[in-house]
Amino acid sequence: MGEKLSSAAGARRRLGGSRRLAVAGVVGVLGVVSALAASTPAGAAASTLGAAAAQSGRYFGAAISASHLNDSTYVATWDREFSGVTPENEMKWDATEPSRNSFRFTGADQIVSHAQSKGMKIRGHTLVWHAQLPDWVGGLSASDLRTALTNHINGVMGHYKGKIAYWDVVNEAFADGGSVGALRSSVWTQKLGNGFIEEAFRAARAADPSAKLCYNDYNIDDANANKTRGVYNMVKDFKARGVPIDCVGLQSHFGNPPSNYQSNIAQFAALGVDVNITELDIGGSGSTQADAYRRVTQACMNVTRCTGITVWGITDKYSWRSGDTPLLFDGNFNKKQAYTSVLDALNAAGPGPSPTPTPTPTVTPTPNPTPTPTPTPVPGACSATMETTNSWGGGFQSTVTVRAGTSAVNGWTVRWTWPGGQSISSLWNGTQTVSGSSVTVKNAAYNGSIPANGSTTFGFTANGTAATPTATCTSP
Ligand code: 9MR
Repeated sequence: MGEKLSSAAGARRRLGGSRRLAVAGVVGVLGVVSALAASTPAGAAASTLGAAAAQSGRYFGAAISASHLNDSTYVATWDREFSGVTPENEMKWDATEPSRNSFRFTGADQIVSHAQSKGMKIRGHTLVWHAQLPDWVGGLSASDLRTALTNHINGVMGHYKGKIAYWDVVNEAFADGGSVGALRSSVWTQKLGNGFIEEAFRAARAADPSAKLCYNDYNIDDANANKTRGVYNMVKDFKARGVPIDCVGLQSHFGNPPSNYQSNIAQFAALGVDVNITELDIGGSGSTQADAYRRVTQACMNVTRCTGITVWGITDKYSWRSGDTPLLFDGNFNKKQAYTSVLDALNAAGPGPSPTPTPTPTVTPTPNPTPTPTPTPVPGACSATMETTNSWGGGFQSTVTVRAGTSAVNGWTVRWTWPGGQSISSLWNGTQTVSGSSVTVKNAAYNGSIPANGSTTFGFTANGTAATPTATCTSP
């Protein structure tokens, strides 16, 4: 959720809307082969959340905060019980790019390297959100904001390339209580229009093709709510048009799951995406809380493509809504009744599924892109090679590799002419000037220096028919 809740009462007020509702549906069972959760002999109940979830090929994760990694009980509980992790705040924009082009990964790296050493599944959270944005982002012009958006996605996803199972590419973009499809007003909608979500997903696929790309939101738990219908329609439209999307994250901060929660998971899964429960926490205590947790877990276990659950923290004492005691471990890391109901529901799902296949790129790859031949290097000079990396109806994405010759280059300029009315919609890792069909791209502040025989790349998405005109490179 965007706004911080100032009190537990506030949290209950905001979360209460998802309590009312209708019916349930049922489906099969399956997921992802989970991390290195301890294996459980056939027929025996597993004794930890991660191992229990692994029996049906799923992961069971927790949001982890780097600020608590000095608490040995916290880390021991994480290691023992969980097979997945979401950094709670450390991958957000204010943490990773506090000033423009100056990326910082200290806290996130700590969490990622620990998780990797334990074979946990890592969820990246989050690339494009209206909250936890540094001030500099709000001051940009529309075209500069578009460049900054792609540059941020490339910078953060590039840093973790190949390490992240699921990325929350866009978080909380839909409005609360509006009409179906209404987006929240934010710097993104105000300057880039509603297409920013699609632009972000396309850029994300290019930045790390091995990660599953998710849309993540709260209050999309009720199958029939306007907000849910809006997200559903967007996912359906993305799938139909080949915009890359692989999963939907139901945050699931609530007091009680809606009675149609399982039908909701199933309706998203039927669109051909994974569903993850991404930030689960349920206020309350005792058997009421345990029962709500059991119903959520069972709903996920009953839908094949519900591939994992993440709780938003380990212990009530560090929860963002700790007054609601919403987690599975109390303030002293004792297992609560809710813990046992989740463990039992995971164990009841039993063995089964095969691994979810790696994401099938939904964009139509351009067959055999014809790269511009690389000119023979001349000392002190540079060359540029353009290739089409994706295309779709009415648009395409290209990568341009800029190579230095036998001497280092300090600053470069690449030029080309569009053959058929193409136009760039978003460009990253460079700055562009357009004059009619002529395009000039100069290096960005951070990639002008290329060592001898080295290279750098910039990229763009464009409107029109994919083309690879000859590009020339000059260096001052
Ligand atoms: O748990 C996070 C808390 O520590 C931060 O102060 C807060 C700032 O906005 O974000 C919390 O995490 C949110 C998550 O990133 C997105 N969904 C709602 C979560 C709870 O507010």
